[in-house]
Amino acid sequence: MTRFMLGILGFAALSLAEEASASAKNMPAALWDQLNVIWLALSVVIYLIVAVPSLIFMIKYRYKQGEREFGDQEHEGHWGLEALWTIVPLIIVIYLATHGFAIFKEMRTVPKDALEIKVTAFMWGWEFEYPNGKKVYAFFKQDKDPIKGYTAQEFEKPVLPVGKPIKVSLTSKDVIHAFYLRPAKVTQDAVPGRITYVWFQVNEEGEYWVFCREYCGTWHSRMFAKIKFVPEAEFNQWLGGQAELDKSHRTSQLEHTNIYATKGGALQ
Ligand SMILES: [Cu+2]
Repeated sequence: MTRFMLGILGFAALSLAEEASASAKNMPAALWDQLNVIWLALSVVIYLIVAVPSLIFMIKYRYKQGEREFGDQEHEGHWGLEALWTIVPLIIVIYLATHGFAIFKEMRTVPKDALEIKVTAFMWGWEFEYPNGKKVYAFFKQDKDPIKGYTAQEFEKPVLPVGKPIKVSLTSKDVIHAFYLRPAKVTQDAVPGRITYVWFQVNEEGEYWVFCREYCGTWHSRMFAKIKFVPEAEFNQWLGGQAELDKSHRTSQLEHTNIYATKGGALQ
């Protein structure tokens, strides 16, 4: 029995460690993972403390004919035990609440050296605007095959530096959308008429999807962008360079929005 329980615990710990290492360095993913490991470990331990004795007592004190049929014992309370099972859970709950709050604060406090970009969500795509005014539009164009899926072209990919905190100031042109970046484990609503924010840091180079995580209409399922995370020097070079295709792409985005407007939202 004990070996079995230890096996389950070991397995849980291993899979947790694996999950945590995948995003260990990214922020705020690392904070979420930390919370997840602590809460899960505590839940498993508490569950075992309750479930194992219950099972043992169920078997040990089950009804047997002629044995303790009318109850043969009077139990006095045990002050030490009462105090123990009141104080220990109290400490655990206080710890979880304060630790959770500290992590929440860290997630909502943007580091001072963060690079700030503006992201405007629209039906159905994303506009990324950099401090120097450079813009990147990422959206699913009609000429793209919806069955084969979406392949982002280079000029449609917003570029960001790795290993640097990024602050995204978010808003929306039409309805409520939500910005979700998988490796950083962040989601934030984009609300029309309001500016919300989210910060994150991705430490591994690569291309990562941004999805809309708030159902927003017909093409919600195709509302994504592909962010390219590159070393800072490469990012600066990209930011300074003029992307020839930006303009044509922007026209295309306006057409896209107009088509949507003239068809009264019935884009198929
Ligand atoms: Cu959306």
